[in-house]
Amino acid sequence: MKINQIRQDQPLIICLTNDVVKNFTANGLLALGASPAMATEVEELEDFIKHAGAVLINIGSITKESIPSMEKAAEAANKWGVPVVLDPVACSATAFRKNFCLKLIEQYKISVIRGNASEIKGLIEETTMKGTDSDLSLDTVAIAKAAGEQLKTAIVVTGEHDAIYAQGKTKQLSNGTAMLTKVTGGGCLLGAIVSAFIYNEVEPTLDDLVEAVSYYNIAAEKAESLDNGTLPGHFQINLLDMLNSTDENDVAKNMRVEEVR
Ligand code: ATP
Ligand code: TZP
Ligand code: MG
Ligand code: MG
Repeated sequence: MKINQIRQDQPLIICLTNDVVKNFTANGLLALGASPAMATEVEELEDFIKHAGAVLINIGSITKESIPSMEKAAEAANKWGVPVVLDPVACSATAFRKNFCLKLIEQYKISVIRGNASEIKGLIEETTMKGTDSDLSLDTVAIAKAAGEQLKTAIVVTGEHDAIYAQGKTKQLSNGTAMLTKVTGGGCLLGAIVSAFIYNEVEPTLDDLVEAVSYYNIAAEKAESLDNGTLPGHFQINLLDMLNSTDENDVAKNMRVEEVR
């Protein structure tokens, strides 16, 4: 399984991510076995990215000033054959965010877009959202398929059930816990974990994306079942511990995945 390769190769994951989740994201990637670096300076991004396994662009704290870094990161990643994962945080909440995401997707090769249902829906049709929260009534499978076909990239839509579109197929996943919505960065860290699972793969496989989301959600289920795991503070720490100790047997035994049409 890919998790063993990650632990052996310790791929460098360059994260341009939001101010809220930087520390949690770095610790989550380290716990998994990858090597995180949070970099934003335009002058040095290419030097970092040419040795990277993947680049994460999470727009959670986007400003006019941070846009050149995100564009430079995408440009350098495309030049060096490094996959880019985009997390379009709250892109359906403001025109500024949506316009930036659509421009990035049009101008650069993005390997995976990971977001909640309201975020991914907003990239392909008119919709609104309040803050970073998703509309829980949306059909994640239909949104993943439509977005994948329209934007020509792999898509990971998360929620109570997750839907993944890649290589022309869609799968629905049913692991996870609502505790991930009680801590900030539950989705943002998944974007980083997905980046690690697709290192060196500009065209990621459906299998690797399914393993990434399953691994993360199964680690979260274990975190919830540990002491005080239904309290957000303990859950957050437990999740880091379980990202470190979940293995391929846990994934094989517990993953809940079905192909959908
Ligand atoms: P938001 O910004 O609304 O918090 P997000 O970007 O954080 O969204 P989520 O959709 O919350 O992303 O997904 C983060 C992780 O939590 C995913 O792994 C997803 O499978 C899991 N998850 C979210 N809600 C549930 C739920 N009700 N039950 C089980 N797992 C969930
Ligand atoms: N505000 C801007 S980004 C961010 C907040 C609270 C973190 C959102 O994290 P997630 O993983 O989407 O819940
Ligand atoms: Mg969440
Ligand atoms: Mg999010």
